[in-house]
Amino acid sequence: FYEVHEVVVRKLGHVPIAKGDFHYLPKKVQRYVAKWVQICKPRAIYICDGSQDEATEVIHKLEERGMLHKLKKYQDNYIVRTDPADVARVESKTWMCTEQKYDTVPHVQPGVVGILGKWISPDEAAEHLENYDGCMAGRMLYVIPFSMGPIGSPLSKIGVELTDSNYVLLCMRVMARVSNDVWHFLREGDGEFVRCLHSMGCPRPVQRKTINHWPCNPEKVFIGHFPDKREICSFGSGYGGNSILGKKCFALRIAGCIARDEGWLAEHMLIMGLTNEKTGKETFLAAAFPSACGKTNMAMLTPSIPDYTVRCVGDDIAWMRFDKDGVLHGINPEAGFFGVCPGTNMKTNPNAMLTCMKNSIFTNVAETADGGFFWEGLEDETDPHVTITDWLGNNWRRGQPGKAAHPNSRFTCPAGQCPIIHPKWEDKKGVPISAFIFGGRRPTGVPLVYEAFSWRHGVMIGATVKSEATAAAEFAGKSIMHDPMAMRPFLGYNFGKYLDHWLSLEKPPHKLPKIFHVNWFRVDEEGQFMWPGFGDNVRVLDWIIRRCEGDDSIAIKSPIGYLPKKGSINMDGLGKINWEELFSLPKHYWTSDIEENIRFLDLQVGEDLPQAIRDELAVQKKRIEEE
Ligand code: SAT
Ligand code: MN
Repeated sequence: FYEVHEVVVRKLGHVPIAKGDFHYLPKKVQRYVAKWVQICKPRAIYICDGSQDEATEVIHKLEERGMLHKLKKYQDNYIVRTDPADVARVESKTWMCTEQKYDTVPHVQPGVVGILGKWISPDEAAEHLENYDGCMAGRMLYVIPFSMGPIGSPLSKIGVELTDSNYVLLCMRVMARVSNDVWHFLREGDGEFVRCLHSMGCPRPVQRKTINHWPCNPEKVFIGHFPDKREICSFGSGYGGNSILGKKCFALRIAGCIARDEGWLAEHMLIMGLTNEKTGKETFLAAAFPSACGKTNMAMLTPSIPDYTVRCVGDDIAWMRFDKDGVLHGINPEAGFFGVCPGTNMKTNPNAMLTCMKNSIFTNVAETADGGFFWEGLEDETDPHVTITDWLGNNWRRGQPGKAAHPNSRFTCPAGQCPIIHPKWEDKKGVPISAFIFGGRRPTGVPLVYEAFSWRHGVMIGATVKSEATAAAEFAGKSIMHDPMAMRPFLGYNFGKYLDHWLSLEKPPHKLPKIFHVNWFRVDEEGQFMWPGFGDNVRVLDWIIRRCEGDDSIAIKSPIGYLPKKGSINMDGLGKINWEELFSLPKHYWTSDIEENIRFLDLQVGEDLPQAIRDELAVQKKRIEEE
C-alpha cells in the first residue's frame, strides 16, 4: 500500500503526501493514518511538524479562502466566523462507546433519562462511522502529532489528530504541544497514543451551502469516544470541544478512563499558585467549576489585597498524580487558553486580555472598523464612535437589541503569553496541590465558602455541584443544573465508578487535598450580587490557605461543613458586606436541597452510587434537620 520513492514516501495508495515523511512516523501511527486515508479519501496528506513556517502557510491559505482575517490592531491576531449552526459543544451528539453499557453510564432508575454521559453501542457507533466514507474528498488531511502536558513528562500523554480542518490545526497548535519531537518520544516510549479523528463532514463537491466559509455538517454531528481503544472519532462540527480533540475529548473523557486504570485524576479544574508575600510560602489550589463560570478569571485573578501574588498554571484541565511520598502533583495538560470572550475585559481579567494581544484566534466575536475585536463587556474599552460588525457580519450599533458577539465566542491564545503564567507551568513534575475547590453559579442559599469535614464528605459535595446553565453548550435559558464535579459533560465512564475511584484515593501514603465549596454568585433580595467577586475572591482563597495550614481558630461547624468564623475573612476596604446573609444557611433551602440531591443521585446513579456517598448524604440530611 505504501509507495516508496527513494527514502521519502510520496504517496499513500493513490494519495499524495503534500508535506512530511510518512516513513518517519512510528509504525503504529502509519497504520492508523493509512486506515483512515483509505476510508476518508482526502486529496492529499499533510504531516504537521509544529513549525512556524507551517502556521504561516496554513494561515495564508485560510486568508486566501476568506475563512479567517487578520485583526490589524494587533500582532498576528485573527478572527474567524463560523456557520451559525456550529457554535458550541453538542452534548446531545457526544457519545461514549463501550461493549458494556454500564461501563459508561450508571444504572438510572426506570423511566429516567440519564444526564451523566451518553452511551452508544459499538453497532450503533459503526453506523455513524460510515459517514467517514469519502468524507474528506477534495480536502487535505492533516496529521497532527501532539502532547498533552510537557513533552516527556511522566504525567503527559501523546495524541495524533487527523483532521480536514486547517482551523482546527491552528487551534490545536495553540491548545496542545504540536511538534515533531512527539514522534521521537513515541518511538522511544511505550508507543501508546490516543487516536483522534476529526472531519467537518463536507467532502467536495460540497452538498450543503457553506456559510462564512465554514464547512460543517450539523445534521450528522457525531462526537464518539472509544475508551477501550483510546480512540476519538468526531464528525460534522468544527467548533471548540467538538473538534479540538486534545481538550475535552482526550484530556477529560479518554484521560478520565486512563486515569481510572492508572490510579490518577483527570479533572475539569484550573490550577493556580498563591504566594504569601509575608512568608514567601506558595500554595497551589485546583478548582472545578462548570463551563463559563469564571474559571479562567479565577485562574488569572488579580488580587485586590497585597497579601498574595497569584500565578496561573492552567485554567481548565488538571491531570494529577500522587508521587511516592503521597503528595498530589498536578500539571496543566494544555498549552493554551480557550476562553469565553463576553465579559472578559481589563477590569474582570486583565491578564487574559494581555494574553490575547498577539498570536491568538478569535472565533465568533464582533470586529471594530479599525481592526480590533469587540464583545459584550468591552464597551468601556472601545472607541464609542467606531463602527462595529457583529459576529454574523452585520452592522451593529451599541444599544441595539441582541448581542454583538456570540455568547460562546472564544479567544484561543498561548498560555505562555499570560503575564502571570507560573514559571513552573511546564515543569515535568507538576506542582503540589493542597486543596480542591468546587463551585457554581448559585444565586440563592449557598454561602460564599465552606469546607468539607472529610475527604468523603468533600467527594459528596463535588457530586452535588450545581450551577446556572451556560452558553458553552447548546442549552437555552437560565436554570440550575446539576453538574457533578463540574464533569457532567466530560465524564468518560460510569459516574458511580468515578466516585468510587475518588473514594479509593483515601489510602496511605496519600496526603489528600482539603476540599472546599465556593459561590461567588449569591444575590440578595434585590437580585444584587452580595460579593464583589473577581480580584476580591483572593480574600476567600486566603481563608482556604489558612485552613490548609491548619488554622483551627477561623472555622465553625455547620450542618453543611465548616464555615468561616465571623471576621475571619479579610474584608478591609470592601465597603458594606452583609456577612450574616452571605453565610446564612436558610433551613428550608438546605432541607429541600439535600432531598433534591439525594433524589438526583438516586435517580441518576442508582445502584452504582457508592454506599459511602449515600451515608454522607444521610448524615448531612440529619445534621440539617437537627439544626
Ligand atoms: O468544550 S469547549 O472546549 O468548547 C469549552 C467549554 O465547554 O468549556
Ligand atoms: Mn471547561
